[in-house]
Amino acid sequence: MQLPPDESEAILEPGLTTVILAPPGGGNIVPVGDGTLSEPGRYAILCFIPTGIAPQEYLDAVAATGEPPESELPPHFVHGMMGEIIVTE
Ligand SMILES: [Cu+2]
Repeated sequence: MQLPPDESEAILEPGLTTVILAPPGGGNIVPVGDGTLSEPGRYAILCFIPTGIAPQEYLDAVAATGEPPESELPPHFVHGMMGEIIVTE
């Protein structure tokens, strides 16, 4: 996860399946994909919201531009906001 984006993307499987987020206090953030993990396998869940930025401010910027804003701040996942899901048949 410490690799630059072009290097980390090169080692990841192509075709991100889904991203579903829920901000603190409830509600949903528009997911990418339909939320279904239809293929067996190991999935990583990582929060890329930069540490120290108000989550809603970040999400509003994503909603407005369709892209995450540039940030030099470390993402939440470096503080443990990450997990793994194993999908079996
Ligand atoms: Cu987070």
